[in-house]
Amino acid sequence: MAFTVPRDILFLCLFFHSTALSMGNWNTRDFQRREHSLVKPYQGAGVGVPQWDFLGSTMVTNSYIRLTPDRQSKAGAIWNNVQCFIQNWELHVQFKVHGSGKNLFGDGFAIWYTKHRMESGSIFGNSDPFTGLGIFLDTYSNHNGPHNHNHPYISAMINNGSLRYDHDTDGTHTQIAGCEAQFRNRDYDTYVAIRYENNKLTVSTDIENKSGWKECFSVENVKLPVGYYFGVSAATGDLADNHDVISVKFYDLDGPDADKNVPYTGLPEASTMEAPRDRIDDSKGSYLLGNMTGWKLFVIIILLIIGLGVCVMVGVMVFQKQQENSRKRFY
Ligand SMILES: *[C@@H]1O[C@H](CO)[C@@H](O)[C@H](O)[C@H]1NC(C)=O
Ligand SMILES: *[C@@H]1O[C@H](CO)[C@@H](O)[C@H](O)[C@H]1NC(C)=O
Ligand SMILES: [Ca+2]
Repeated sequence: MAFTVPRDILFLCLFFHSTALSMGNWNTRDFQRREHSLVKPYQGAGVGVPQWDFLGSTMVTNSYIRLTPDRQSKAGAIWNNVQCFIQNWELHVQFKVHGSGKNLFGDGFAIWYTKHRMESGSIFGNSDPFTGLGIFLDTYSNHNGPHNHNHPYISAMINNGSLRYDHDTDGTHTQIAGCEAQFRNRDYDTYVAIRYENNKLTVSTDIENKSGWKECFSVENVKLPVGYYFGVSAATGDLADNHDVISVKFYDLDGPDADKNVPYTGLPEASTMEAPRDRIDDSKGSYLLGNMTGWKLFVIIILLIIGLGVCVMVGVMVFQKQQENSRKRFY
């Protein structure tokens, strides 16, 4: 006999499923922009890596891009060669900082969104001064005497081209915010996320093998213009480490109304140097980033199970009804 579920119920079930699924999957791929991303396999058909240029000691292998080896006085960088015209974005960098040094290692690496690219210099291998945003993952404390934080340390600096980075204080006088982060010599994958949305800069880490983001800091009133370049650089000095980049993934957070936004084109600006830590709950937006916190996943799974249950029950009821009807017709 022909068994058909009424259309609207079928539709309801389908709708339910696609909604539940999209809550989980409606993230990454649709919003990822290839032109600003760097993922394996790095080498395209040709010789170089499409959209990325290398500087200094940088070396490409099949599974990582090594900005510096674990040797003294090296500096390397990778630079995206496509200007970014997306106002709101998020960048995920998978990295690995490791080396033989137990107590002595350095200096660290930096992630950039800057006006100029492919310039080498003294800030983790990039030029000083710079114009734009620098996120420093500093493994070595240059500070003589007590610091108010330990290393490794992650901090952010916004520069309109006039400020210099002061190594002797590990940049603390020019940072807008920072946090300690033990990301070195980990046996598992380590990630940092930089989110820039509605003039708010948020840096999060996934360095504890927990598959979830933990906020490092969040700062409001940060102005970054469109048209700059992304890059990652690293340097060693008297102390060394391997500084490896495994992937860079760029996500477009501009909504469907992006065309109505007037993109900012002025100089980089931050209203505070050291902003107070902003601890807002993450209800908004982080699901976009594959940052599926435990309870969200739990709710979605429960919803899916309930949805399936309802569909099965309705199906069985309809089936029984039809059986009854056909029996009635026979007798
Ligand atoms: C650049 O930044 C410095 C320090 O934040 C500030 O004093 C200066 O006025 C800024 N220059 C411009 C042109 O905005
Ligand atoms: C990291 O987490 C994975 C999955 O939970 C586990 O299999 C692995 O052993 C962990 N690695 C370390 C070094 O803790
Ligand atoms: Ca340092």
